Amino acid sequence: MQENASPRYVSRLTRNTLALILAGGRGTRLKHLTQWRAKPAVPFGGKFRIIDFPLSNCVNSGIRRIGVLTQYKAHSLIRHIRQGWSSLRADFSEFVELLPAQQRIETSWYLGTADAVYQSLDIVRMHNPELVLILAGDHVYKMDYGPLLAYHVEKGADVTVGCIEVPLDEASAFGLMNINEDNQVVRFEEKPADPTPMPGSQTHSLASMGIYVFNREFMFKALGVDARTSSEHDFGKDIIPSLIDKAQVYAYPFRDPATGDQSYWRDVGTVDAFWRANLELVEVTPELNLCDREWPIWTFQEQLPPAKFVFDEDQRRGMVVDSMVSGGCIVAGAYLRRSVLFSSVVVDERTKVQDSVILPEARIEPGCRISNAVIDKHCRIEAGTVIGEDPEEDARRFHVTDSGVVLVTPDMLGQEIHVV
Ligand code: ADQ
Ligand code: ADP
Repeated sequence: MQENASPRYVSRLTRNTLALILAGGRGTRLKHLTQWRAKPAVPFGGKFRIIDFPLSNCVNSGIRRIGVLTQYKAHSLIRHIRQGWSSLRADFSEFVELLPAQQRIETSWYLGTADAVYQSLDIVRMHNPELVLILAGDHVYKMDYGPLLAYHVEKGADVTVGCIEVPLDEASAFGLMNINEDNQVVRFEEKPADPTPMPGSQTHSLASMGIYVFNREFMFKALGVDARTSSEHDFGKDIIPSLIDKAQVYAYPFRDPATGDQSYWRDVGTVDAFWRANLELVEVTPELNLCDREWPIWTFQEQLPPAKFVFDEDQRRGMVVDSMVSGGCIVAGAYLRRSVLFSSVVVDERTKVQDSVILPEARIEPGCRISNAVIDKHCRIEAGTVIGEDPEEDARRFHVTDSGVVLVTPDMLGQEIHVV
């Protein structure tokens, strides 16, 4: 096993792997943030979009053949991939290829995750990889896929499912599994209403990360037959559960190789989770280190001037603490605390922003008080607006989550988008 895990062995595997990133889902729990864009295109962490994480993981792992399967509201996603990722296409052996639902095989759009891959099987055949790595396009994490591929081969698996431990009270949002002492999956249930803890734990269940390694030939067999006959055309609902008794399905625990601890992994699928994961980044030593030179997160970077901070001498105002501020921002005579400003945000004088996530190109006019909010791209918050202090008042205009985070989008403000 040690010999197999040698770097050259792993790099041969990554070179012979085709990654397919599922980026077509709507992500309804993000409410208005995904009204006009696919969830993988949702901005994250100041200057990234969510899909940059699986894409960067592929590139950093040495997987350089990547297909991105798009469907729902894919305009800004496609634009981002084209602007930020197309330079990888140095030659035919290194590429990020867009695979939109285009009814080449069937007359329907992608009916689910497995159907999206099924409808792209001819393209998989053309690239002829040894292994196919299927990834969700909507999770934030840093993962070296090399050890996962090596594990899959060493186990002699037909399919390997990446897994993590999740708290029992969140477990019904995931595909849950039971494994034997060799990590073979013996039971898989997609999003059970009444989840049970994993053996040996009272508090956690073992959940699928929605990432799968398939041997190429096995995938053709599994999808060719099952994807069209099943009810939902989905990996988690149909394909994986149906394979448990018929094939060698293994679980790969996603742990830090150095400490054995659970690694950072976030499904930022709700407004609360999105808000929380962004604000975790302003902690002194966040779990997700975006400054890690060993595992850079790549993205499309617009050419922007440095962020600018103006102190208002007359009013003695202007302070930014515990925050991340991206290029092109101007914070003038304002107070900013525990907040993330994405590119080209303007925060004007006498405004106070706390515990908030402000997406690109938003403009907060003078004298506003904003807290516990997510402000969408392009929003213009008029002078004197107060957000995050009175839930009832906020709920009249905006979306307020159960835990009190306020989401504001241009639609809610009755504003049209003018992209210049
Ligand atoms: P969910 O995340 O609920 O569960 P789903 O909504 O199908 O699964 O999304 C998975 C990925 O596929 C997302 O990246 C989404 O954008 C994409 N996708 C969805 N429909 C698509 C389509 N028609 N075409 C292309 N892409 C599409 C899954 C698994 C669970 C697992 C969780 C982990 O089913 O077992 O626990 O992921 O978050
Ligand atoms: P992204 O934000 O994903 O880069 P865009 O800049 O194209 O994409 O615009 C997305 C933003 O514009 C979102 O805030 C969304 O609310 C809004 N938006 C996009 N298209 C429309 C539309 N047709 N009608 C109203 N609002 C839209």
